[in-house]
Amino acid sequence: MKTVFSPLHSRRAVKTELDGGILIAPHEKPSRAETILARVKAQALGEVLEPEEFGLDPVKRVHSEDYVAFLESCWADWIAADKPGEAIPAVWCGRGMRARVPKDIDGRLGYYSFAAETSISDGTWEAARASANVALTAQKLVAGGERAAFALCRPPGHHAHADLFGGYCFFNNAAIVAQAFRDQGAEQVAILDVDFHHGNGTQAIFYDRSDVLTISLHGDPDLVFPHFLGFEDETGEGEGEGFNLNLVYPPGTPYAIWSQGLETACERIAGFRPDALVVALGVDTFEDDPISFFKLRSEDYLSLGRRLGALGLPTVFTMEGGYDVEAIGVNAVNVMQGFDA
Ligand code: SP5
Ligand code: ZN
Repeated sequence: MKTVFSPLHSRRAVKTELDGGILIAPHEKPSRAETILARVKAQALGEVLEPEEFGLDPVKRVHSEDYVAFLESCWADWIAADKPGEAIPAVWCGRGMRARVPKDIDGRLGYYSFAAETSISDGTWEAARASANVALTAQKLVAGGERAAFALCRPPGHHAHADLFGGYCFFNNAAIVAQAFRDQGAEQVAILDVDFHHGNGTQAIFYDRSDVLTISLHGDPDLVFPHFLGFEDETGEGEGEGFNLNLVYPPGTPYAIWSQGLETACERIAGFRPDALVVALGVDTFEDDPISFFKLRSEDYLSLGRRLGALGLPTVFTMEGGYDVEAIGVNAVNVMQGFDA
């Protein structure tokens, strides 16, 4: 399988993550992508390509014009306002308040976000753009006849809504890929999100559509991020009713249980008969992940890959979460090797 990777991911190198009332060193850090790339090469998974430039049009098929403009100017606006630290939202449109776009950068940071752990600094825009180009290059490979491709995206994407950043995500790479398949003539696309966290952005983007089936397996949002979406009674709305599926699991869930949800998801996908599959691949389901509570082991990622490969669909993998950097390369590449086997 070919891998798409951009060295520009390293421009996303914030120093802060708000956690537990203090600013810690971020979990979502450059070594994550470098460790996965090293494993791709060590295992000779396949060719590694740099992304092509697709411009902002395919990004704006999923994200609003004003949100994209906000991200582009956010850091410059923050600096112009003479702020001493990194850009962190600290005020939101709470219930009963007015959802209008403020002029001030503090107001706009709140308007365009849903969480405060995701700081913005110099280079975030460039890295997020490169990450979308990585995803779109993988999509082009698969649309051009490759059975599958690995988009080694960083920053990740699945938490980003049409006009909200958060959860370390800015552009929803999986959604951008699915929409690109549709725009190129695919009738139906499925997105399967196996990251530990609910793919809230992906769900929201396609919630009222029946052409893109969205499925996410994740930790119970009553207990973990993103807290305000991802429950099992969210099944889609309007045209999209019946085309969103959430499978929620409690702390301590091992592969033997989690894989039952994977089976349910795969059967639903097979019945949907999509023209292409996008896998939002997080490996923060790993037993030693520092911010998660599932108990998958490294060998389980081979099984996951084999099950996905058995669907027999043209498949794009977009890299999402996974924060045990020591194991992230083995775990992510195990999925690809299981798929290819
Ligand atoms: C892409 C992805 O996996 N995003 C995850 C975003 C999670 N953000 C909230 C993190 C809260 C971490 N709390 C850590 C407590 C550790 N004891
Ligand atoms: Zn995650």
